[in-house]
Parts: sequence; structure tokens; C-alpha cells
Amino acid sequence: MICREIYQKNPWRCDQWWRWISSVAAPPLRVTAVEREKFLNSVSRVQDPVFANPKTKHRAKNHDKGVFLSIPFGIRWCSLTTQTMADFPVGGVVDVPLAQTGEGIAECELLKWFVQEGEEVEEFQPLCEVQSDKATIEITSRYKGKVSKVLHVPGNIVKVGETLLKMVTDENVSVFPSNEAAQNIVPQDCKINELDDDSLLKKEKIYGVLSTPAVRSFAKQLGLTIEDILGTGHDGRILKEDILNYAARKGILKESSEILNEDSSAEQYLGDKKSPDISSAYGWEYEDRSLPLRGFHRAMAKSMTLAAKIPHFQYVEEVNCDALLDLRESFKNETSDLGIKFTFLPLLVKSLSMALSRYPLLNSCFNEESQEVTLKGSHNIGIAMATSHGLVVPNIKKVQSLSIVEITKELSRLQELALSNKLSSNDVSGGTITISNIGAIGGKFGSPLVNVPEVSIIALGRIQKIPHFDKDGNLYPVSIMMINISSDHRVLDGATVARFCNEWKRFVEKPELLMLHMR
Ligand code: CAO
Repeated sequence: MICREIYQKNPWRCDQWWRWISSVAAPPLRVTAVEREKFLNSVSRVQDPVFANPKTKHRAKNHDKGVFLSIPFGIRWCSLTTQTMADFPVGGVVDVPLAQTGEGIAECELLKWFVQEGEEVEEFQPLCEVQSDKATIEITSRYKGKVSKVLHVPGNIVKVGETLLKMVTDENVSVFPSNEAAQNIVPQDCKINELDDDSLLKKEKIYGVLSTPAVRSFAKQLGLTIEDILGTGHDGRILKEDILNYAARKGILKESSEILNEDSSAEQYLGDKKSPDISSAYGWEYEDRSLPLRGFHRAMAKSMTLAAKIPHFQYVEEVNCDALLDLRESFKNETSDLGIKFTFLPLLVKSLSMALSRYPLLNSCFNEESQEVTLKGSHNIGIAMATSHGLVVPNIKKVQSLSIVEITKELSRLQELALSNKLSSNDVSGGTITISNIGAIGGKFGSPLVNVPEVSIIALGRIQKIPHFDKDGNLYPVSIMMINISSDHRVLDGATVARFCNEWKRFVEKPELLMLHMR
């Protein structure tokens, strides 16, 4: 951004200060010493109060050394612009890397492109959507120009700092004459799509072909010569998507873009052209398939691996839900005008919060390094949600100060966002305890693992009407829900969990008690 303003000789305007900050907050990619010097000199040449401020220059220098500001959380939907410092327009072509998308995020999955090769792009126009462990993020362009090369396909895992796409920037953008970058120079008027395929392919052939055995075998299955295919992966590596693209161009498979947006099962690759002859010829129906873990699945693999190292204590109890069912019915009848759907969950969430007020240890986090437990001030109750993108656990913040109607609304907001894969980092971070209502799908009870660094998670089984005996031996029907409280046994002992459970059960079985304690 700064480069643009300086080299276009546009006056630097203070109202664009925020944009500069966002550049400085880009990831710590290295730039060459020459580029750094040029940049800093150019900054000092600008006669502007922003740059005259020594703090400003200090920040620019710091960024250059790899010190960067983390992008703040707490935003509902993030849209990040790609960085400038590491990718000054050189010779008209810029590499547009994946910027730092959040604290501790090292890689993201590319979900979809909003642009394609050859397309004109405006500054701040959305380029693509990526997904980190925590949220879905829209990446926007810092440049006006033309997309010359898209380097990834949906489904690829892109490391922070890795190039997403190449752009030929607007003619007006002056560039740094850089020796290192000379090889990247592309004439402004050349036709983007004709640019590279052939020349790159020749280069590829000189240096041999990079690809995994699985990709080679995939090409072989389709009867393709791998050397004929241009690789778009790192260092020209041939990816499965390159084979799909090539096969689609040759008319062997259906459109690759269609395939890539679908579930990547091998049977689907043949699309409409799939015929019993072909599939049986390759024996695909009976072969093992490898499906890469993506998005929330990937995050689940990571977090469950961590959780499995924790010694768990499981406590199972049954809860009489008759009163809960009655209450839900009357809420449903009385609140039809609010336009919200009442399920059991908001009542269970509120009563859980009431019980947590008496047993704060269940609403805590454990720091293994410092051997310290932090009792969390807020009851940010996470709700495990099953979505087509995988398991995700957004949390309802500050349940202790929310009414049941507010909890219901927030639950429905989170559920809607989860189903459309639009949860923000804020929605999924900061949880203090989790509820997993597996009973909404089925099952008597589950045995969940804690959502680290939380120390408790509660699985709710399906509410079922079953026969019980009264004290005189008479049978009567009762709606029972099994609950399983799993807790970190390093922090919680069985007795504390059992007492907490008794308290919660009391609130669920006699919801009128909530009124005594609710604020
Ligand atoms: N027992 C019986 N019925 C239940 C129930 C339970 N434990 N939980 C929900 N229901 C009922 C609801 O009351 C609703 O009934 P109606 O349609 O008659 O009103 C119906 O089932 C559907 O409920 P819902 O799913 O729309 O709403 P919810 O608020 O109860 O649950 C959510 C929301 C997001 C928790 C749930 O949909 C879900 O995803 N559960 C799965 C959680 C999961 O995967 N856990 C495992 C994590 S570990 O891998």
C-alpha cells in the first residue's frame, strides 16, 4: 500500500492509515536487504505527518525484521488483505501470498476462488476464501491488476506466506528494479493465459517431474503420461488437481472445477462419463481410498490427539426430564411471536451455568506448564455442532448473564453460521466448558474428550420415555436423559464432579428452582 502511494506519487492521506497498519500486520515474510533499504528510504522521503512520526518508522522497521502485530480477534467475519511488504510489485508481476490469518495459525485450507486467471481485479476485491482451524476468512487484493496465475485449487492446504496467486499489477504501478526479480518480469501486454504453460512445461521437462507416488498412479490409471502435465504445486510439483485439469482439457473427465468443488471421491472423477466399463476396468469400486483431512476434520484430529493425552474421569448419571419437557412446551406456546425455536438445549445451558456458579472448578482451564488452574470468570458454554463441514464448537458467551430467550437466539445464530461454515474466530474461541448434545441425533450416552484447555465436557444422551418403579412398586413412565460428564482428572476429582452433577440435575428436574437464583 505504501509503495503504491509513494510510487504513484499520490499524496499520502491520513484516512488511509488503517490500511497501512494492516500491511504492517502482515506475516513475517523476509524481504531482501535491498528491498528493505529501498522501502525505508522511500518512507523517510515522504513528507507526511504519519511518516514523520518516529513510531511509524520504527514499526515499519520492526516489521521488516519479522516482528509483526497479530491480527486482533473479536471480529465477526474477517476479511484480510494480502500483504505488501514482502511482495513489492517487481517487473509488473506480484506474488500474492497467504497473509497471517490469526494467532497461531500456520496454514489454511483454500475453500474457493472468487477470481480466475486472466480476470481484472480491483483493489480490495475478494480473491478467495480460506479456512483456518478457527474460522472462514475472505482474502482481498491489495492490488489493482490482472490475475496471471492461480497456484492452488480448492482443497489445497496453503501455508501462511506461501504464494496463492500471481498478479500482473496495474500499469500505473511503478516497480522496484530488482535484479533478483528480473526473472519474474512479464510484459504488461502479454496474454496471461498464453504466458506460461508451454514454457513452464519445457522447463519442467528439463528438471524432471515432481509428484507423489499416489499422483503418479492416479495419472497412470487415467492413461496419462505424467511428463505431459504441468505441475502447479510447490517447485512445479504435479498435484492431483493438475491431473484432473489436464484430463478435463483432454475430455477424459468431466469439468475439473466441478469435480474440485465436490467431495473428492474417486468415483466422482469420471462424472457423467462414468460408465460401468471404465470403473470396472480400473476396479475403483473396490479399491481403498485416501481422503485428506480438511477444515474442521483437520482441527478435530489435532485437538482430539491433544485431549487423548489427558487422564479423563467419566461420570454417568440419568436425569428425569419430565419437567423440562413441560417447560419447553409452555415456552413454545407462549413465545410464538418471538420467531425462535425452543429446544431443550437453552434450558440445559442456563441450568448448567447456575450449577457452575457453585462449582467453578468445572468452568476452568488448566495450564500444564505452570501447573496452574484458572477459574474462568465467564461461562462461555461451547455447543458441539455436527455440520457437513465437520464437528465445530462455537460457544455462547457469558451465559451467566443471559436470559433463556437470549441463549436461544444466540444458539440459533451460531447454528446457522455453523451450518453455512461462516463462524468467526470469536465464535469458536474462548470457550470454558462444552456440551455435546449427541442425543439430538441418537444414542443413550457418549464418552467425549475434553476440549483443551477446558477441563469438562458433558455429553447428553437421547431423552427417552422409559418405565420406572415408584416406592410402592408401581410402574410409571418417565422421560430420562443419560448424561456423561468427562473431566480432566488432573484438575477434578470424582466427588466434585458428582456433587456438581447433583446440583445441575436438581435444576433440570425442578426448573422452578432456577427462578430462585437467576439474576
Ligand atoms: N433428546 C431427545 N430429543 C432431542 C435431544 C435429545 N437429547 N436434543 C434435541 N432433541 C430434539 C429437539 O428438541 C428437536 O425436536 P423438535 O424438532 O421436535 O423440536 C430435534 O431434536 C432437533 O433438535 P436440534 O438439533 O434442531 O436442536 P438442539 O438445539 O437440540 O441441538 C445441536 C442443536 C447443534 C447441538 C445439534 O443439532 C447437534 O448438532 N448435535 C450433535 C452434536 C454432536 O455431534 N456431538 C458429538 C460431538 S463429539 O464428536
